[in-house]
Amino acid sequence: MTHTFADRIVLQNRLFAELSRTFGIEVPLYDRALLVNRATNEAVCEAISKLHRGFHITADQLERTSGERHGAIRIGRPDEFRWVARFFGAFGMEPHNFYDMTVIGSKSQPIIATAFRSVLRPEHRVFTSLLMTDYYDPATRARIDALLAKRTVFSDRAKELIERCERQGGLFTDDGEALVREGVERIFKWSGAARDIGLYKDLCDAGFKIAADIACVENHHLNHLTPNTLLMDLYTTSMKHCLGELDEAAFRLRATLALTRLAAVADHDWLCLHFKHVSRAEMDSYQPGIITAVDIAALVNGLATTFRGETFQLKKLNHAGFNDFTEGPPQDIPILLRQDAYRALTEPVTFTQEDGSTVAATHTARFGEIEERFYACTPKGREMYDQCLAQADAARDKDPKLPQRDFAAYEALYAAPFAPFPKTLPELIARDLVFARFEPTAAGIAAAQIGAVTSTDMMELIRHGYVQYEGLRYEDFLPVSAAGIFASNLNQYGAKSTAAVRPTYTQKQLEDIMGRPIINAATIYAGIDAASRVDTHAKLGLMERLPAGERERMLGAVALAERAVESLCIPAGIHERRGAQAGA
Ligand code: OOG
Ligand code: NI
Repeated sequence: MTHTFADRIVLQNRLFAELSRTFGIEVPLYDRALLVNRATNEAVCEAISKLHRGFHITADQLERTSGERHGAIRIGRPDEFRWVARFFGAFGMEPHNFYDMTVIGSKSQPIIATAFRSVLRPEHRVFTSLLMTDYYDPATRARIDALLAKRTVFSDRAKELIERCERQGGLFTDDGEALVREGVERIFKWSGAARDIGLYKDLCDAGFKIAADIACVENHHLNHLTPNTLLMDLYTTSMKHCLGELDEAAFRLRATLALTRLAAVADHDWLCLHFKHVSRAEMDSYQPGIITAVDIAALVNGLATTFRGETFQLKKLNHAGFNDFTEGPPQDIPILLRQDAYRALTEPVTFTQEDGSTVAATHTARFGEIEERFYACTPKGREMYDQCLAQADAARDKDPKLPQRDFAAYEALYAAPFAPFPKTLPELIARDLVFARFEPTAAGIAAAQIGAVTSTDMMELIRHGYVQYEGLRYEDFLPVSAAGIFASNLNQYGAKSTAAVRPTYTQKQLEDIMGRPIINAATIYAGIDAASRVDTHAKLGLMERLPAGERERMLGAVALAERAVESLCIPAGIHERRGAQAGA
């Protein structure tokens, strides 16, 4: 018998593969949406193989690329939240960022949240919310708390496995599998079981739908499990077509537009961003090619034909339509993330009442999100994004029906406030709007050896071919997008507090509930960026030439990130290169 514990990332992949498989059995629309995603991703890969000759992706690699998932769960009690945090710890997932959903204006929800993911190798993530019952008036609060107090979601077995993992410093494969099963078959399972229909109705009528979902429905059911798309606009157009919202002619127009736009931006940087499991050497081996209008027409034709098949008649399944617009930046600005979704389904649930009697009813919660991830913003980039977004949101709110009436006009309206944003990675880096990872090239090292490298300016070093770079991918969430998702999912635009004094919440509060610190994701991005700059400058013999202020700033950023990672006992440091992820 060997005494090595199962790799936490391997266990994590097992957990999410199983969650996805089960979700697919329970929700046929989810399963079919995955097939739509695969069809569109395959079309994208074909387009890419024309643009980059030599590019080839196996079915397995594509499955892995789009096999990434993020889930969302909503928890009722602090002690449950603590168990959830400990559960994810066993899968190498740590809390990242504090999302206070009570302070986002009219979209506010009685929720504070964090997202669990691994620090340096994020494959999957779970946005995890906690219902703050003190947001409500004392009578409502007492009823919710009383019902919540009666449930047990974590079995003794699950708790025992988690404790064992913490005690031993890991789990052997059998125990890891057992914990996966606890997660899939119990903790996050959609049981269709609910309690107290009276409270459920009262909460819904009072506009507290989120509390009804959390308190009355058993288990911490996954309310969505989001795959990754390679081209958001192609996917959403395809889904709308398969759901019967866009006819084939409209589908063809929009699909052609999406692929034409892709052809204009899918350079080497785009490849690195979208295929994190492909190594740099492989990327560098591709030769430039072209894709013609005829090629694009053939791809669109192929998709249109595929979607005529019976499998893709999504309109025949239980569904509530697709969202009108995508959350996040406009399609031509590669920052943060873009998300969209089919709307929450109305599904049967059975309420068990206090006296043991049962009542058949329905509940609308589970929806079908999709996302595409881009570059992580620096604080400066994020501030700029938030400002542009506020303007774009305001413009959209003035004419909410525009997306349905005239999609092209809507796209232009929404994109206008973002006009000042650069659209390519080198420009985004040059203006200090996104984080990146830098590395000296062989030419750079050779030049440094003969003393030919003198400038310390990163952009100039890049221009000379002495340094290569890669943008860091954004691995977290956006509160405003999340609020939009809550709103469209609950069919309710925010909820006002009914407490006498509206409570305020802090990160510390959630950390105390979990008994572990929340990692500030920006610290890690900044640390990776700074560590690679230090490393690059050192290898090019430039450290001494750097202005002292800049050197200190970078070393400070590295130290901060190292401190954040240190306490977690994770194997890899922030100095790790892309290669470690590629093919791993
Ligand atoms: C969570 C919504 C947040 C996202 O992608 O921003 C989220 C929820 O509906 O519980 O998942
Ligand atoms: Ni989500």
